[in-house]
Amino acid sequence: MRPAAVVSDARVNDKKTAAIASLREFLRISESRGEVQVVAGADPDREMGALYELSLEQLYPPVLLFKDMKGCAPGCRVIMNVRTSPLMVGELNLDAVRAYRACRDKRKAEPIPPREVASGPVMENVMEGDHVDMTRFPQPVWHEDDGGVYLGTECVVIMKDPDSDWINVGTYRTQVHDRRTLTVFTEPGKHGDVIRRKYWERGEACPVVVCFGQAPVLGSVARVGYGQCISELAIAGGQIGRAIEVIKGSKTGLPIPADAEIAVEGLMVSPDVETRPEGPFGEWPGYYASGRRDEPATRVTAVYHRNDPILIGQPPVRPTLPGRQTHIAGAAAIWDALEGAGVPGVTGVWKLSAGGTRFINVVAIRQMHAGHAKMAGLVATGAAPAAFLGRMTIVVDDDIDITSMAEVVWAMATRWDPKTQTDIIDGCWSGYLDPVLPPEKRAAGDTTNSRIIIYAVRPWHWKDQFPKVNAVSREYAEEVRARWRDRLKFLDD
Ligand SMILES: Cc1cc2nc3c(=O)[nH]c(=O)nc-3n(C[C@H](O)[C@H](O)[C@H](O)COP(=O)(O)O)c2cc1C
Ligand SMILES: [Mn+2]
Repeated sequence: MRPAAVVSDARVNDKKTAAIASLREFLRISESRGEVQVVAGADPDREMGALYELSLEQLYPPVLLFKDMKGCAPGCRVIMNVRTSPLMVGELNLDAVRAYRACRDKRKAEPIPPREVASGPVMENVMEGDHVDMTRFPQPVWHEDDGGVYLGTECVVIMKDPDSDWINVGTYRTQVHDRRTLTVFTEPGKHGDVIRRKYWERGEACPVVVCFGQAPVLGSVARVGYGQCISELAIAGGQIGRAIEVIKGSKTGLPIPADAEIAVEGLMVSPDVETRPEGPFGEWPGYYASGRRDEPATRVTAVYHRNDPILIGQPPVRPTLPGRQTHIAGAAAIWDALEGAGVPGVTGVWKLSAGGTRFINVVAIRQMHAGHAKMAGLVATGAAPAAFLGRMTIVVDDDIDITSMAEVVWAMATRWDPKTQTDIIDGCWSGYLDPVLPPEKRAAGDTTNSRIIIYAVRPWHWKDQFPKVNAVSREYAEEVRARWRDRLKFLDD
Protein backbone atom coordinates (compact mmCIF):
# COMPACT_ATOMS: atom_id res chain seq x y z
CA MET A 1 0.00 0.00 0.00
CA ARG A 2 1.38 3.45 -0.90
CA PRO A 3 0.75 6.37 1.44
CA ALA A 4 -2.30 8.25 0.23
CA ALA A 5 -0.82 11.48 1.47
CA VAL A 6 2.28 13.49 0.81
CA VAL A 7 3.99 15.65 3.40
CA SER A 8 3.14 18.93 1.69
CA ASP A 9 -0.63 18.51 2.07
CA ALA A 10 -1.56 20.89 4.90
CA ARG A 11 -4.79 19.09 5.79
CA VAL A 12 -2.93 15.84 6.13
CA ASN A 13 -0.34 17.56 8.32
CA ASP A 14 -3.08 18.76 10.67
CA LYS A 15 -4.47 15.26 10.83
CA LYS A 16 -1.02 13.88 11.36
CA THR A 17 -0.42 16.20 14.29
CA ALA A 18 -3.76 15.19 15.80
CA ALA A 19 -2.86 11.55 15.26
CA ILE A 20 0.59 11.71 16.83
CA ALA A 21 -0.88 13.57 19.80
CA SER A 22 -3.41 10.84 20.66
CA LEU A 23 -3.50 7.11 20.02
CA ARG A 24 -7.32 7.06 19.87
CA GLU A 25 -7.34 9.92 17.39
CA PHE A 26 -4.71 8.07 15.36
CA LEU A 27 -6.99 5.04 15.28
CA ARG A 28 -10.06 7.09 14.34
CA ILE A 29 -8.31 8.88 11.47
CA SER A 30 -6.61 5.72 10.20
CA GLU A 31 -9.98 3.92 10.26
CA SER A 32 -11.60 6.74 8.28
CA ARG A 33 -8.84 6.40 5.66
CA GLY A 34 -9.41 2.65 5.43
CA GLU A 35 -5.93 1.86 6.71
CA VAL A 36 -6.86 -0.34 9.65
CA GLN A 37 -7.08 -4.11 9.44
CA VAL A 38 -9.12 -5.51 12.34
CA VAL A 39 -8.08 -9.02 13.37
CA ALA A 40 -10.47 -10.87 15.68
CA GLY A 41 -9.72 -14.07 17.54
CA ALA A 42 -5.92 -14.34 17.10
CA ASP A 43 -3.78 -16.04 19.71
CA PRO A 44 -1.34 -13.79 21.65
CA ASP A 45 0.89 -16.84 21.90
CA ARG A 46 3.01 -16.37 18.72
CA GLU A 47 0.13 -16.02 16.27
CA MET A 48 -0.18 -12.24 16.61
CA GLY A 49 3.60 -11.95 16.20
CA ALA A 50 3.56 -14.08 13.06
CA LEU A 51 0.73 -12.04 11.50
CA TYR A 52 2.65 -8.87 12.31
CA GLU A 53 5.84 -10.19 10.72
CA LEU A 54 3.89 -11.19 7.60
CA SER A 55 2.41 -7.68 7.42
CA LEU A 56 5.94 -6.24 7.19
CA GLU A 57 6.40 -7.84 3.80
CA GLN A 58 4.82 -4.56 2.64
CA LEU A 59 6.79 -1.31 2.81
CA TYR A 60 3.71 0.45 4.21
CA PRO A 61 2.01 -2.23 6.30
CA PRO A 62 -1.62 -1.78 7.38
CA VAL A 63 -2.38 -0.81 10.95
CA LEU A 64 -3.31 -4.04 12.72
CA LEU A 65 -5.95 -3.86 15.44
CA PHE A 66 -6.30 -7.13 17.34
CA LYS A 67 -9.42 -7.70 19.37
CA ASP A 68 -11.17 -10.61 21.08
CA MET A 69 -7.84 -12.36 21.37
CA LYS A 70 -7.74 -15.92 22.60
CA GLY A 71 -7.81 -16.11 26.38
CA CYS A 72 -7.97 -12.32 26.88
CA ALA A 73 -10.50 -10.20 28.71
CA PRO A 74 -13.04 -8.77 26.25
CA GLY A 75 -12.49 -5.11 25.37
CA CYS A 76 -8.71 -5.23 25.49
CA ARG A 77 -7.07 -4.47 22.15
CA VAL A 78 -3.58 -4.56 20.67
CA ILE A 79 -2.51 -2.11 17.96
CA MET A 80 0.51 -2.61 15.70
CA ASN A 81 2.30 -0.73 12.90
CA VAL A 82 1.44 2.69 14.33
CA ARG A 83 4.67 4.53 13.49
CA THR A 84 5.09 2.79 10.13
CA SER A 85 1.49 3.27 9.02
CA PRO A 86 0.47 5.01 5.79
CA LEU A 87 -0.90 7.98 7.77
CA MET A 88 2.34 8.54 9.68
CA VAL A 89 4.89 7.86 6.97
CA GLY A 90 5.13 9.85 3.79
CA GLU A 91 7.72 9.22 1.15
CA LEU A 92 10.85 7.55 2.44
CA ASN A 93 13.45 9.80 0.83
CA LEU A 94 15.97 12.52 1.57
CA ASP A 95 13.30 15.21 1.29
CA ALA A 96 11.55 13.53 4.23
CA VAL A 97 14.75 13.84 6.28
CA ARG A 98 15.05 17.51 5.26
CA ALA A 99 11.39 18.14 6.08
CA TYR A 100 11.78 16.48 9.48
CA ARG A 101 14.78 18.68 10.25
CA ALA A 102 13.04 21.80 9.07
CA CYS A 103 10.02 21.14 11.30
CA ARG A 104 12.19 20.31 14.23
CA ASP A 105 14.38 23.37 13.79
CA LYS A 106 11.27 25.51 13.94
CA ARG A 107 10.06 23.77 17.06
CA LYS A 108 13.40 23.17 18.72
CA ALA A 109 13.47 26.76 19.91
CA GLU A 110 10.41 25.98 21.93
CA PRO A 111 10.16 22.63 23.62
CA ILE A 112 6.93 22.79 25.63
CA PRO A 113 7.21 21.40 29.16
CA PRO A 114 4.51 18.98 30.31
CA ARG A 115 1.51 20.35 32.19
CA GLU A 116 0.25 18.71 35.36
CA VAL A 117 -3.46 17.89 35.51
CA ALA A 118 -5.46 16.39 38.37
CA SER A 119 -6.74 13.36 36.50
CA GLY A 120 -7.32 11.85 33.10
CA PRO A 121 -8.58 8.79 31.22
CA VAL A 122 -5.68 6.61 32.40
CA MET A 123 -7.22 6.76 35.89
CA GLU A 124 -10.48 5.11 34.76
CA ASN A 125 -9.28 1.86 36.35
CA VAL A 126 -6.84 1.60 39.23
CA MET A 127 -5.19 -1.46 40.82
CA GLU A 128 -3.10 -0.99 43.95
CA GLY A 129 -1.44 -3.18 46.56
CA ASP A 130 -2.61 -6.79 46.42
CA HIS A 131 -4.90 -5.98 43.50
CA VAL A 132 -1.98 -5.29 41.17
CA ASP A 133 -2.10 -7.90 38.41
CA MET A 134 -0.10 -7.52 35.21
CA THR A 135 -1.41 -10.85 33.92
CA ARG A 136 -4.87 -9.32 33.37
CA PHE A 137 -3.63 -7.75 30.13
CA PRO A 138 -2.94 -9.70 26.92
CA GLN A 139 0.22 -11.77 27.42
CA PRO A 140 1.91 -11.75 24.02
CA VAL A 141 4.73 -14.10 23.16
CA TRP A 142 5.88 -12.42 19.97
CA HIS A 143 8.50 -14.76 18.51
CA GLU A 144 8.80 -18.51 18.60
CA ASP A 145 11.92 -18.57 20.78
CA ASP A 146 11.02 -15.74 23.14
CA GLY A 147 11.59 -16.63 26.76
CA GLY A 148 8.48 -14.95 28.08
CA VAL A 149 5.72 -12.39 27.81
CA TYR A 150 6.66 -8.94 26.52
CA LEU A 151 3.94 -6.45 27.32
CA GLY A 152 6.37 -3.61 26.63
CA THR A 153 7.82 -3.42 23.13
CA GLU A 154 7.24 0.22 22.21
CA CYS A 155 6.55 1.12 25.83
CA VAL A 156 7.84 4.36 27.32
CA VAL A 157 9.82 4.29 30.53
CA ILE A 158 9.87 7.44 32.63
CA MET A 159 12.43 8.16 35.35
CA LYS A 160 13.74 11.19 37.22
CA ASP A 161 17.37 12.03 37.74
CA PRO A 162 17.83 12.19 41.53
CA ASP A 163 20.31 15.08 41.20
CA SER A 164 18.21 17.45 39.10
CA ASP A 165 14.78 18.09 37.58
CA TRP A 166 15.62 16.03 34.49
CA ILE A 167 12.83 13.60 33.60
CA ASN A 168 13.95 11.03 31.04
CA VAL A 169 11.74 9.05 28.68
CA GLY A 170 13.15 6.03 26.85
CA THR A 171 11.81 2.89 25.21
CA TYR A 172 13.21 -0.22 26.89
CA ARG A 173 11.54 -3.60 26.42
CA THR A 174 9.54 -4.83 29.39
CA GLN A 175 8.87 -8.44 30.32
CA VAL A 176 6.14 -9.61 32.67
CA HIS A 177 7.35 -12.22 35.19
CA ASP A 178 4.38 -12.48 37.49
CA ARG A 179 1.42 -10.43 38.67
CA ARG A 180 3.60 -7.80 40.28
CA THR A 181 7.07 -8.15 38.79
CA LEU A 182 8.54 -6.80 35.56
CA THR A 183 12.00 -6.43 34.11
CA VAL A 184 12.95 -3.40 32.04
CA PHE A 185 15.89 -4.30 29.81
CA THR A 186 18.03 -1.17 29.66
CA GLU A 187 21.35 -1.42 27.87
CA PRO A 188 24.40 -0.10 29.74
CA GLY A 189 24.83 3.64 29.15
CA LYS A 190 21.24 4.42 28.19
CA HIS A 191 19.83 7.30 30.21
CA GLY A 192 17.57 4.96 32.12
CA ASP A 193 20.65 3.00 33.14
CA VAL A 194 22.62 6.10 34.13
CA ILE A 195 19.71 7.30 36.28
CA ARG A 196 18.89 3.99 37.99
CA ARG A 197 22.50 3.44 39.01
CA LYS A 198 22.46 6.78 40.86
CA TYR A 199 19.60 5.54 43.05
CA TRP A 200 21.25 2.19 43.64
CA GLU A 201 24.53 3.84 44.65
CA ARG A 202 22.53 5.60 47.39
CA GLY A 203 21.04 2.30 48.51
CA GLU A 204 17.62 3.21 47.10
CA ALA A 205 15.32 1.61 44.53
CA CYS A 206 14.72 3.59 41.35
CA PRO A 207 11.16 4.91 40.92
CA VAL A 208 9.79 4.24 37.48
CA VAL A 209 6.66 4.70 35.36
CA VAL A 210 6.09 2.48 32.34
CA CYS A 211 3.33 3.14 29.76
CA PHE A 212 2.25 0.32 27.48
CA GLY A 213 0.06 2.35 25.14
CA GLN A 214 0.38 6.11 24.68
CA ALA A 215 0.30 8.99 22.23
CA PRO A 216 2.45 8.02 19.23
CA VAL A 217 4.59 11.14 19.70
CA LEU A 218 5.84 9.75 23.02
CA GLY A 219 7.05 6.57 21.34
CA SER A 220 8.75 8.68 18.69
CA VAL A 221 10.77 10.82 21.10
CA ALA A 222 11.52 7.90 23.44
CA ARG A 223 13.53 6.09 20.78
CA VAL A 224 15.89 8.89 19.80
CA GLY A 225 19.19 9.34 21.63
CA TYR A 226 18.93 12.98 22.62
CA GLY A 227 21.61 14.28 24.96
CA GLN A 228 21.55 13.86 28.73
CA CYS A 229 19.29 16.23 30.69
CA ILE A 230 17.07 16.77 27.65
CA SER A 231 13.39 16.32 28.45
CA GLU A 232 11.79 14.10 25.87
CA LEU A 233 8.38 15.09 27.29
CA ALA A 234 9.09 18.73 26.41
CA ILE A 235 10.34 17.77 22.94
CA ALA A 236 7.12 15.82 22.41
CA GLY A 237 5.08 18.85 23.55
CA GLY A 238 6.98 20.98 21.03
CA GLN A 239 6.23 18.50 18.27
CA ILE A 240 2.48 18.62 18.81
CA GLY A 241 2.37 22.32 19.68
CA ARG A 242 0.91 21.87 23.16
CA ALA A 243 1.99 20.55 26.54
CA ILE A 244 1.76 16.82 27.20
CA GLU A 245 -0.72 16.48 30.07
CA VAL A 246 0.59 14.45 32.98
CA ILE A 247 -0.72 13.27 36.33
CA LYS A 248 1.63 13.15 39.30
CA GLY A 249 1.91 9.49 40.30
CA SER A 250 0.83 8.92 43.88
CA LYS A 251 3.52 6.28 44.51
CA THR A 252 6.55 7.76 42.75
CA GLY A 253 5.78 11.43 42.12
CA LEU A 254 6.69 10.78 38.47
CA PRO A 255 4.59 12.20 35.62
CA ILE A 256 2.10 9.76 34.08
CA PRO A 257 0.74 10.78 30.66
CA ALA A 258 -2.94 11.46 31.38
CA ASP A 259 -4.26 9.76 28.26
CA ALA A 260 -2.01 6.68 28.46
CA GLU A 261 -3.80 3.42 27.78
CA ILE A 262 -2.01 1.39 30.43
CA ALA A 263 0.57 2.77 32.88
CA VAL A 264 2.26 1.39 35.96
CA GLU A 265 4.24 2.86 38.79
CA GLY A 266 6.95 0.78 40.33
CA LEU A 267 10.32 0.51 41.96
CA MET A 268 13.30 -0.97 40.16
CA VAL A 269 15.49 -2.51 42.82
CA SER A 270 19.24 -2.90 42.59
CA PRO A 271 20.46 -6.20 41.14
CA ASP A 272 21.93 -6.95 44.58
CA VAL A 273 18.39 -7.01 45.96
CA GLU A 274 16.43 -9.03 43.38
CA THR A 275 16.83 -10.10 39.78
CA ARG A 276 14.83 -12.12 37.29
CA PRO A 277 16.09 -13.98 34.23
CA GLU A 278 15.26 -11.80 31.22
CA GLY A 279 14.99 -12.98 27.59
CA PRO A 280 15.70 -14.40 25.20
CA PHE A 281 13.84 -12.04 22.90
CA GLY A 282 13.88 -11.76 19.09
CA GLU A 283 15.74 -8.51 18.48
CA TRP A 284 15.96 -5.85 15.73
CA PRO A 285 19.34 -6.89 14.32
CA GLY A 286 17.58 -10.15 13.45
CA TYR A 287 18.86 -12.45 16.21
CA TYR A 288 18.33 -13.51 19.82
CA ALA A 289 21.74 -12.08 20.69
CA SER A 290 21.24 -10.93 24.27
CA GLY A 291 20.15 -14.41 25.31
CA ARG A 292 19.03 -14.81 28.88
CA ARG A 293 20.57 -12.73 31.67
CA ASP A 294 19.61 -11.67 35.15
CA GLU A 295 18.07 -8.20 35.18
CA PRO A 296 16.96 -6.12 38.17
CA ALA A 297 13.36 -6.68 39.22
CA THR A 298 10.80 -3.92 38.97
CA ARG A 299 8.13 -4.24 41.65
CA VAL A 300 4.85 -2.80 40.46
CA THR A 301 3.07 -0.70 43.07
CA ALA A 302 0.10 0.56 41.05
CA VAL A 303 -1.54 -0.10 37.68
CA TYR A 304 -3.75 2.36 35.83
CA HIS A 305 -5.65 1.77 32.63
CA ARG A 306 -8.37 3.18 30.45
CA ASN A 307 -11.57 1.33 29.69
CA ASP A 308 -10.96 -1.07 26.80
CA PRO A 309 -7.24 -0.27 26.80
CA ILE A 310 -5.16 -0.46 23.64
CA LEU A 311 -1.74 -2.00 24.04
CA ILE A 312 0.88 -0.94 21.47
CA GLY A 313 2.78 -3.90 20.03
CA GLN A 314 5.97 -3.24 18.09
CA PRO A 315 8.18 -6.29 18.52
CA PRO A 316 11.48 -6.24 16.67
CA VAL A 317 11.90 -8.16 13.44
CA ARG A 318 14.84 -8.64 11.10
CA PRO A 319 15.80 -5.54 9.17
CA THR A 320 15.63 -7.15 5.73
CA LEU A 321 11.82 -6.98 5.71
CA PRO A 322 10.51 -4.02 3.65
CA GLY A 323 8.14 -2.87 6.39
CA ARG A 324 11.05 -2.17 8.73
CA GLN A 325 11.53 1.07 6.76
CA THR A 326 14.43 3.42 7.31
CA HIS A 327 14.64 5.71 10.35
CA ILE A 328 13.97 9.22 9.06
CA ALA A 329 14.17 10.83 12.51
CA GLY A 330 17.44 9.03 13.25
CA ALA A 331 19.04 10.25 10.01
CA ALA A 332 17.81 13.76 10.79
CA ALA A 333 19.33 13.58 14.28
CA ILE A 334 22.76 12.65 12.87
CA TRP A 335 22.52 15.46 10.32
CA ASP A 336 21.68 17.86 13.16
CA ALA A 337 24.68 16.60 15.12
CA LEU A 338 27.01 17.11 12.15
CA GLU A 339 25.77 20.64 11.73
CA GLY A 340 25.96 21.24 15.47
CA ALA A 341 29.59 20.14 15.44
CA GLY A 342 30.32 22.60 12.64
CA VAL A 343 30.89 20.12 9.82
CA PRO A 344 30.30 22.07 6.59
CA GLY A 345 29.02 20.87 3.25
CA VAL A 346 26.77 18.01 4.39
CA THR A 347 24.24 17.33 1.63
CA GLY A 348 22.51 14.29 3.10
CA VAL A 349 22.42 11.63 5.82
CA TRP A 350 20.80 8.24 5.35
CA LYS A 351 20.52 4.85 7.03
CA LEU A 352 20.66 1.74 4.89
CA SER A 353 17.70 -0.22 6.21
CA ALA A 354 19.42 -3.59 5.97
CA GLY A 355 21.54 -2.24 8.83
CA GLY A 356 18.45 -2.10 11.00
CA THR A 357 18.38 1.68 11.56
CA ARG A 358 21.68 1.69 13.44
CA PHE A 359 24.47 -0.34 11.90
CA ILE A 360 25.07 1.49 8.60
CA ASN A 361 25.00 5.28 8.38
CA VAL A 362 25.81 7.14 5.19
CA VAL A 363 26.84 10.79 4.94
CA ALA A 364 27.11 12.73 1.69
CA ILE A 365 29.34 15.82 1.55
CA ARG A 366 30.40 18.36 -0.99
CA GLN A 367 34.13 18.18 -0.27
CA MET A 368 35.60 21.57 0.57
CA HIS A 369 39.10 20.95 1.87
CA ALA A 370 41.66 18.32 2.74
CA GLY A 371 40.52 16.31 5.75
CA HIS A 372 36.87 17.31 5.32
CA ALA A 373 35.63 13.75 4.71
CA LYS A 374 37.44 12.56 7.81
CA MET A 375 35.87 15.30 9.91
CA ALA A 376 32.41 14.24 8.73
CA GLY A 377 33.12 10.54 9.28
CA LEU A 378 34.46 10.97 12.80
CA VAL A 379 31.57 13.17 13.97
CA ALA A 380 28.94 10.95 12.33
CA THR A 381 30.44 7.98 14.13
CA GLY A 382 30.83 9.47 17.59
CA ALA A 383 27.86 11.82 17.94
CA ALA A 384 25.09 10.82 20.35
CA PRO A 385 22.46 9.77 17.79
CA ALA A 386 24.94 7.42 16.08
CA ALA A 387 27.17 6.33 18.93
CA PHE A 388 25.19 3.32 20.16
CA LEU A 389 25.41 0.02 18.29
CA GLY A 390 26.90 1.43 15.10
CA ARG A 391 29.12 -0.55 12.81
CA MET A 392 29.81 1.37 9.62
CA THR A 393 29.91 4.98 8.61
CA ILE A 394 30.22 5.51 4.87
CA VAL A 395 31.16 8.98 3.62
CA VAL A 396 30.43 9.65 -0.04
CA ASP A 397 30.52 12.57 -2.45
CA ASP A 398 27.38 14.58 -3.05
CA ASP A 399 26.77 13.14 -6.52
CA ILE A 400 25.88 9.77 -4.95
CA ASP A 401 22.19 9.08 -4.28
CA ILE A 402 22.60 7.85 -0.71
CA THR A 403 19.06 6.48 -0.56
CA SER A 404 20.06 3.91 -3.18
CA MET A 405 21.94 0.93 -1.81
CA ALA A 406 23.30 0.31 -5.33
CA GLU A 407 24.78 3.81 -5.58
CA VAL A 408 26.36 3.63 -2.12
CA VAL A 409 27.90 0.25 -2.86
CA TRP A 410 29.08 1.57 -6.24
CA ALA A 411 30.82 4.47 -4.48
CA MET A 412 32.55 1.96 -2.21
CA ALA A 413 33.48 -0.27 -5.11
CA THR A 414 35.01 2.54 -7.14
CA ARG A 415 36.17 5.42 -4.92
CA TRP A 416 37.39 3.61 -1.81
CA ASP A 417 40.86 2.26 -1.34
CA PRO A 418 40.52 0.07 1.76
CA LYS A 419 44.11 0.51 2.91
CA THR A 420 44.32 4.29 2.72
CA GLN A 421 40.69 5.46 3.06
CA THR A 422 39.58 3.60 6.18
CA ASP A 423 39.56 4.18 9.92
CA ILE A 424 38.86 1.41 12.40
CA ILE A 425 38.07 2.58 15.89
CA ASP A 426 37.94 0.29 18.91
CA GLY A 427 36.07 0.41 22.18
CA CYS A 428 32.85 2.05 20.95
CA TRP A 429 29.46 1.93 22.67
CA SER A 430 27.61 -1.27 21.85
CA GLY A 431 25.31 -3.59 23.75
CA TYR A 432 24.07 -7.09 24.38
CA LEU A 433 21.98 -6.99 21.19
CA ASP A 434 25.14 -6.90 19.07
CA PRO A 435 25.30 -10.33 17.42
CA VAL A 436 29.10 -10.24 17.02
CA LEU A 437 29.82 -9.36 20.66
CA PRO A 438 31.87 -12.42 21.63
CA PRO A 439 30.87 -14.62 24.59
CA GLU A 440 33.90 -13.63 26.67
CA LYS A 441 33.15 -9.91 26.31
CA ARG A 442 29.49 -10.53 27.22
CA ALA A 443 30.56 -12.43 30.32
CA ALA A 444 32.92 -9.63 31.34
CA GLY A 445 30.27 -6.95 30.76
CA ASP A 446 32.46 -5.36 28.09
CA THR A 447 29.74 -4.14 25.74
CA THR A 448 31.98 -2.38 23.25
CA ASN A 449 32.60 -2.97 19.57
CA SER A 450 34.70 -1.52 16.76
CA ARG A 451 33.61 0.78 13.95
CA ILE A 452 34.73 1.18 10.41
CA ILE A 453 34.65 4.53 8.69
CA ILE A 454 34.77 4.13 4.94
CA TYR A 455 35.77 7.25 3.02
CA ALA A 456 34.26 6.33 -0.34
CA VAL A 457 35.03 9.77 -1.74
CA ARG A 458 37.31 10.94 -4.51
CA PRO A 459 40.61 11.50 -2.66
CA TRP A 460 40.85 15.25 -2.11
CA HIS A 461 44.45 15.79 -3.24
CA TRP A 462 43.88 14.30 -6.70
CA LYS A 463 40.15 14.64 -7.05
CA ASP A 464 40.53 16.75 -10.20
CA GLN A 465 42.33 13.87 -11.92
CA PHE A 466 39.78 11.27 -10.73
CA PRO A 467 38.25 9.49 -13.75
CA LYS A 468 35.10 11.11 -14.99
CA VAL A 469 31.83 9.29 -14.31
CA ASN A 470 30.48 7.49 -17.35
CA ALA A 471 26.83 8.54 -17.46
CA VAL A 472 24.69 10.64 -19.72
CA SER A 473 24.29 14.07 -18.10
CA ARG A 474 20.88 14.77 -16.58
CA GLU A 475 20.26 17.80 -18.80
CA TYR A 476 21.15 16.01 -22.06
CA ALA A 477 19.13 12.95 -21.03
CA GLU A 478 16.02 15.08 -20.44
CA GLU A 479 16.53 16.88 -23.74
CA VAL A 480 16.70 13.52 -25.56
CA ARG A 481 13.73 12.17 -23.63
CA ALA A 482 11.62 15.17 -24.63
CA ARG A 483 12.61 14.73 -28.29
CA TRP A 484 11.81 10.99 -28.44
CA ARG A 485 9.08 10.49 -25.85
CA ASP A 486 6.20 10.48 -28.36
CA ARG A 487 7.79 7.69 -30.36
CA LEU A 488 9.41 5.54 -27.64
CA LYS A 489 7.14 4.04 -24.99
CA PHE A 490 10.00 3.18 -22.59
CA LEU A 491 10.74 6.90 -22.18
CA ASP A 492 7.39 7.62 -20.51
CA ASP A 493 7.82 8.39 -16.81
C1 LIG B 1 10.60 -0.47 19.73
C2 LIG B 1 11.89 -0.14 20.43
C3 LIG B 1 12.39 -0.97 21.43
C4 LIG B 1 13.57 -0.68 22.11
N1 LIG B 1 14.02 -1.50 23.10
C5 LIG B 1 15.12 -1.19 23.80
C6 LIG B 1 15.54 -2.00 24.91
O1 LIG B 1 14.92 -3.02 25.23
N2 LIG B 1 16.62 -1.62 25.61
C7 LIG B 1 17.34 -0.50 25.28
O2 LIG B 1 18.31 -0.20 25.98
N3 LIG B 1 16.99 0.29 24.23
C8 LIG B 1 15.89 -0.03 23.49
N4 LIG B 1 15.50 0.76 22.45
C9 LIG B 1 16.32 1.91 22.06
C10 LIG B 1 16.12 3.09 22.98
O3 LIG B 1 14.76 3.40 23.08
C11 LIG B 1 16.89 4.31 22.49
O4 LIG B 1 18.27 4.03 22.57
C12 LIG B 1 16.58 5.60 23.27
O5 LIG B 1 17.48 6.62 22.86
C13 LIG B 1 16.69 5.40 24.76
O6 LIG B 1 16.37 6.58 25.46
P1 LIG B 1 17.51 7.39 26.23
O7 LIG B 1 18.41 7.97 25.12
O8 LIG B 1 16.76 8.43 26.96
O9 LIG B 1 18.23 6.41 27.08
C14 LIG B 1 14.30 0.48 21.76
C15 LIG B 1 13.81 1.31 20.76
C16 LIG B 1 12.63 1.01 20.10
C17 LIG B 1 12.12 1.94 19.04
MN1 LIG C 1 17.07 10.53 27.12
